[in-house]
Amino acid sequence: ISGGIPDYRPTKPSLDTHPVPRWYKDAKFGIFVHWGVYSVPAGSARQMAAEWYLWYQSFDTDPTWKYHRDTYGQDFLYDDFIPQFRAENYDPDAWVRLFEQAGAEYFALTSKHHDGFALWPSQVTDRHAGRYGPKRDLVGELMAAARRRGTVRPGLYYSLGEFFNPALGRPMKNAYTGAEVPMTGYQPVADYIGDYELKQLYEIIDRYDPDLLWADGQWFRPAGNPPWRSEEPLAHYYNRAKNRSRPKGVVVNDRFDTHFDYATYEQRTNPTMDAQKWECCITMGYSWGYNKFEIEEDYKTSEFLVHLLADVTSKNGNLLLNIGPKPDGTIPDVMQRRLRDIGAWLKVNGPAVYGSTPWLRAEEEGSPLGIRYTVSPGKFNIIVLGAPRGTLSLPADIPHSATSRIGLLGHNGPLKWTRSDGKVHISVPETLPSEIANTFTVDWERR
Ligand code: FUL
Repeated sequence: ISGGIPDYRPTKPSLDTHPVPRWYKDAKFGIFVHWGVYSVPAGSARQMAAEWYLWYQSFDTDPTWKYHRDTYGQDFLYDDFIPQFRAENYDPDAWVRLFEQAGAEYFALTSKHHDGFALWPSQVTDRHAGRYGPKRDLVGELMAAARRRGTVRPGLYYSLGEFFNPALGRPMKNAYTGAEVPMTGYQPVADYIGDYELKQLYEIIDRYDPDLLWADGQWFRPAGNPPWRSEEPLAHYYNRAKNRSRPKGVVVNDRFDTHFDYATYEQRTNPTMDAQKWECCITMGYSWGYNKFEIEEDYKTSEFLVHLLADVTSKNGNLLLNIGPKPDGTIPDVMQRRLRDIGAWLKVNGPAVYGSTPWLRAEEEGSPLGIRYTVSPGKFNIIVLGAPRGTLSLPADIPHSATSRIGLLGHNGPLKWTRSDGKVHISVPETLPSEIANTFTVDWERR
């Protein structure tokens, strides 16, 4: 018990009383990191989710099956990629600095993806990066770097289920001969959920104290479909955060198969403003894990991503934008450039994004350029998705009074404006702060 608030109990109704922390509502922008053994083969074709390599390779109906045989030979197993996952150029401080430059407020790193290879030295299995591959605590180093700098909140992704694991009832097999093959680091357990999955979750919570937990892979259930029992680690997670000497807000997504703080929109966005907090997670290219076959044209432009961030923000969402580092720990240039572009835009337009709340309407129809609205302390924000020229006309129901001062972020001094024909007409300066998106502000305090 802290501050008179009783502990959370491991039941959905009790967990459902957990409030979404303020920092998460305010953050708007986070970085997703998919990194693991799958970063070594790095895909089999352009339009392919590289982190699913092991799965695709297992079915002779999938092109990856043939690709793997032709490229590596039929006796080369997925786990034979592990020694090439070395993280030799991994610089966690540089990662965090890059996230800062992007203007991100949090990140989520894949502590373990569906291939079951943990990036921290787990006690419950030897299948981890402390023992094999990099022989380092990749998770711990990034969490420590984030805490040292204190600028970006650290979060962890964790896949509840796995593609293959004898304890799940799906042993690893050679995709071409069908022979059962050893799973690197596997130590037999009786109960996948109780003896392995839950224990790993407790480990990452207690060892790394993440500010965010992003569950996934809940559909890879053990035989017999037992419940995941996520209520137990979630109550523990919430109580731990609440009962610290300095309590902090933590947050979880909706793939624990029980209570959640926010809804996940994967590779799509929520078209409507929603009172329920939500998060759009999206790849820059097609793949989450590094895919070496992707070319620049496969990547969303910085302009698209800035517009998406404005759109998501106007509708009460957050954007979790993915990067896929290479096996040596370097972050491909094509991704770094986009992150820095977004950061440059946020440096000027951040006041309309961070800490903002939606207005009554998220967007304006019928304007030549897209328009998104947000509200921040003392300001009504009009984010124009592009570079308007001449006069910007908006419906006169937008918040303003006859004496309102209207400005433009990144531009000095007030703008001229008039009201006529049921519209507010704003004179747009000749030189605009951005070609991508511009934020006009009306001095206004929400009552
Ligand atoms: C999905 C996973 O299967 C993908 O590999 C990726 O991790 C994405 C964020 O969630 O459901």
